[in-house]
Amino acid sequence: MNSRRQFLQLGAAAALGGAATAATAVSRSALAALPEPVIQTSPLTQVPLVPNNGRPYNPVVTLNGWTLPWRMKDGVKEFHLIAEPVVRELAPGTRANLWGYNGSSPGPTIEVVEGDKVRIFVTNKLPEHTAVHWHGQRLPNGMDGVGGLTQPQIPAGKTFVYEFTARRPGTFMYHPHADEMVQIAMGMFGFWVTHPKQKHPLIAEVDRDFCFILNAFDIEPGSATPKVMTMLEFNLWCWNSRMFPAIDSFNVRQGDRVRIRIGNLTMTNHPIHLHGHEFEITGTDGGPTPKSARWPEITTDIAVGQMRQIEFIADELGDWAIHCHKSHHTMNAMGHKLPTLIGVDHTGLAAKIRKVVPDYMVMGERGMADMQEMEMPLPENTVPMMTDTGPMGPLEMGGMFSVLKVRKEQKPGDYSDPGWFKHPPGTVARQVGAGETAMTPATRDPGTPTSPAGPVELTVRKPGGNAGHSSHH
Ligand SMILES: [Cu+2]
Repeated sequence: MNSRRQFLQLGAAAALGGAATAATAVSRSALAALPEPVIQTSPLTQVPLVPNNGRPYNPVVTLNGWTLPWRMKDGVKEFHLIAEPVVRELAPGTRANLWGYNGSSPGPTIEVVEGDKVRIFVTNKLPEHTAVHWHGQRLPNGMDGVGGLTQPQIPAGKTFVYEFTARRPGTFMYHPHADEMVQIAMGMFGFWVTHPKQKHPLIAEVDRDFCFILNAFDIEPGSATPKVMTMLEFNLWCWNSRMFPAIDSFNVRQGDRVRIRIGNLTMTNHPIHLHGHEFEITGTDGGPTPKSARWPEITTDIAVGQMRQIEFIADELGDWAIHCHKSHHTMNAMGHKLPTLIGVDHTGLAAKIRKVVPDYMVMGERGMADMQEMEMPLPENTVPMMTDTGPMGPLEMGGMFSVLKVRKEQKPGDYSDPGWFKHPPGTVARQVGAGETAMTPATRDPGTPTSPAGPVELTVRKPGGNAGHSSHH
């Protein structure tokens, strides 16, 4: 009689027996013993998964994502990834037919602790073969997941098992190394964090630990399936397969030490820029950065295939933009090439052109007002190029953009959105009103130094002025 217990034993034996040298197919009897796959289709940021067994650690928060639960079996953490087609809401009103893992693109984050023995079952429910590469891991060569090189491809419908020890702590990811151009362009990837097993001199304990992956799609306005032969001309710029305003904000408490881990699986670099604070790069997928090699930055360029973890103290209250500094990456889909019409009188022109080209709009004249006021008709299932309304009016951003919300009241462990910042009186840039003038009368001509110490002989005026340097003379 085959009891469930026997199945479990068979499964463990099959998995262990086959896993010594390379990722291998799992037999039918072993399949019955696999960990129940956990599926998550919500695109909202899920609460961090606090470990209920194994070594304790401080879990990460996956932006618009989640962490995959595991099963502890004979001292091994067992995960079950399902590679499969998924439907992902990229932004409200825009759904995309993607490929991902366990119901979502990105796949779930995998969190383990340095020294953990890990067993990952990968079931392929795609219409073609796949393989999973564990980007950045030290592992046996046969577990590296390069289809055709280190293992046979995982055929459609089959399950393979990977086994290795998470040898070094850090920031990693996983993605297919099989039909890559298609499978990554379709949204297949996930984050991996290996926490340190003990206090590490180069790994700070932080109050908030966020992670996400930069990714891009080429989806024609009006359609829902990415074009998979695209090499460079992607048009949707995402963080974890979401576009602003659908990317959740980073909600923190004033004074928190914040870590944000970022990986880049697009085909171009992204200079990620944070407002209001300076950060340091404390680690990459190569490991923790030595302290002597850290310096303050407010923008860091993340190249293709790279990972960076930035850290800072969130000490300035407010709603601080965090975004890619390439302007066209903070926009959503553009249906066609638009001419620049700055300085051209186009009164009434846009409406006429729209009769011929329905999604036509004029750029560079009135911000996004043309689009917002005239309710430009968009093809179905198309996210507006950049139309969100912030607390102060139109927020002309899309794509790779989000907000760091620093609040006094945000409780430790609370990741909920506190709403928009309430500015103290007199601290918001404002229009100059009646009784005030646009510029206070010049008290001195910047070209004529008038230091209290007397006139200074200057022939060159440097930016910033040299008044006050009179003591040198
Ligand atoms: Cu970018």
